[in-house]
Amino acid sequence: KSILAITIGTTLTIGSISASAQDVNSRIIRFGYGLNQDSKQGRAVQTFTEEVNRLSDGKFKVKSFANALLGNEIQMQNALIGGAQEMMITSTSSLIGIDKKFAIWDLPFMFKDGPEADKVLDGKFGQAMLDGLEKHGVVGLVYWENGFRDLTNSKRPIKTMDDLNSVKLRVMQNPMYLELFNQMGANAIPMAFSELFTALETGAVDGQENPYSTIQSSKFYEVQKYLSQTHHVYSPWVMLISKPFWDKLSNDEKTIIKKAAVISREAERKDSREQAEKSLAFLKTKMEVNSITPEEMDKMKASAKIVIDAQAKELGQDLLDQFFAAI
Ligand code: EAX
Repeated sequence: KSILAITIGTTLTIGSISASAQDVNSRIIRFGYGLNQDSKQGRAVQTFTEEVNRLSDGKFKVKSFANALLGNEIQMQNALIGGAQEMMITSTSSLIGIDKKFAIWDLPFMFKDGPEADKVLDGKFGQAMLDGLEKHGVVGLVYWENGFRDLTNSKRPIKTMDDLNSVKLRVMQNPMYLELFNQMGANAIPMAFSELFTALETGAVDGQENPYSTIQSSKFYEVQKYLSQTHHVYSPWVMLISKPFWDKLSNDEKTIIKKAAVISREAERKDSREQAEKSLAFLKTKMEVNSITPEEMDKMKASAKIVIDAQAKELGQDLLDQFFAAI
């Protein structure tokens, strides 16, 4: 009799422990990102963490993982789809494996400034793009800003398109970038961001392209001598949540996540725009910085035009027309 009581007691205890553990686990958000904690990405993840905590009265707990600790962008995207990780920030460029339409954001020389990009990203067009992700297993919440991309390398100052000749340039894992820089004469090499610092340090690649603040926070100036202000693409980031996780949340919980996401977006963009100036000033003390003459810019834009036309075939002229109409 007593053995039976113990057995039943144990079973009940185990049962209730695992039930409550599951309950708690379902409110833990593992949030992965690629840059370090001291970057604008890290700061905005912190803002999101605090806001979710505040709005949910501590019910949601965000555990954040910087420096691609949970994997590079493509690995994390797949973890979200499979339900092994709840949230992440990714560049839109590496999302093309999930939804090729996301290549639209990489078209070169499209936006004149951040606010113009915001209008398209936060408007109907950008929202429809986010909505399109859901059928692929991830929910797109908001866009953050990485910003206008500029070129760094360790070989020579890039002042003309000819200077790019045979420079081994790391690009994001996206064919548009590969074509764009090969078209301009470089030797483009696709690689995950998490491998980039080492590749620059060891000379596996000569250069890379990213916004000033990302060049600063990732310390690329330690292994790169020249910075050329090409401003060739405006890069957004996108905040994603796992669809299997999202589907388990109540409507109130979804509202909390959405609110915190919007607050983090506003904070991140403000930070990004203030930081761009500061980072450029900082980089000028560490690197040789040059601008590109209007004539050379025109040559780069002519190369870009070839790539844009190729993308029109790939993505459909319809989508491009909608995009252009939204700008
Ligand atoms: O989201 O991979 C890259 O170069 C991106 O611009 C970014 O810094 C990581």
